[in-house]
Amino acid sequence: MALRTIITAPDPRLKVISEPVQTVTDDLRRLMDDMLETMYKAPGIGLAAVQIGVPKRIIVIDLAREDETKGPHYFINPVITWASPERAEYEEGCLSVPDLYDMVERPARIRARFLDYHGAEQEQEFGGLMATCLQHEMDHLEGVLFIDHLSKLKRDMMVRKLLKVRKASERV
Ligand code: GNR
Ligand code: NI
Repeated sequence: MALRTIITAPDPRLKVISEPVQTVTDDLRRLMDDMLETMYKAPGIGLAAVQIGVPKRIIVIDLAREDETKGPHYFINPVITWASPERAEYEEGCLSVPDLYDMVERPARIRARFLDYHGAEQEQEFGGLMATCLQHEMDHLEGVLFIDHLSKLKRDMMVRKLLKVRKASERV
């Protein structure tokens, strides 16, 4: 397994629409292993392949805390087949938007169809943080970040902060 570099906003590579996966191969499973290792190290609870510069429709999620047994979930070519009319608000963060957080409202429950680690078709219903996280990751597949759900004023403020931090790190 190998650690990959997570791309941070603003970056045109995060705006790319990811391509569907044709077949789930060993190479693809190696990529998912790398994504999981990169996500655990960050640490984060989810990661889309496009965040490491691979624009394929692949997501890994693990909601387990650091002291809990790992419980990785893999989603390839996910599609939302149902979303609850009822909505839920969570404070979201993103590994591509480091150290910035804000409230985002999304459907509270969703059903999703996807391929798993072995390439088998699955359809499952999710609620709570899992529903929020999967929708956040599926946004990445469309080139959308959580800050795109905020007002232009808040988004512009966050992008300015990200650029300021980037410039400061380039100065050393
Ligand atoms: O680690 C993450 N935490 C998180 C918290 C609330 C809602 C979504 C997330 S996903 C994020 C990791 C990430 O950036 N995935 O794309
Ligand atoms: Ni994210």
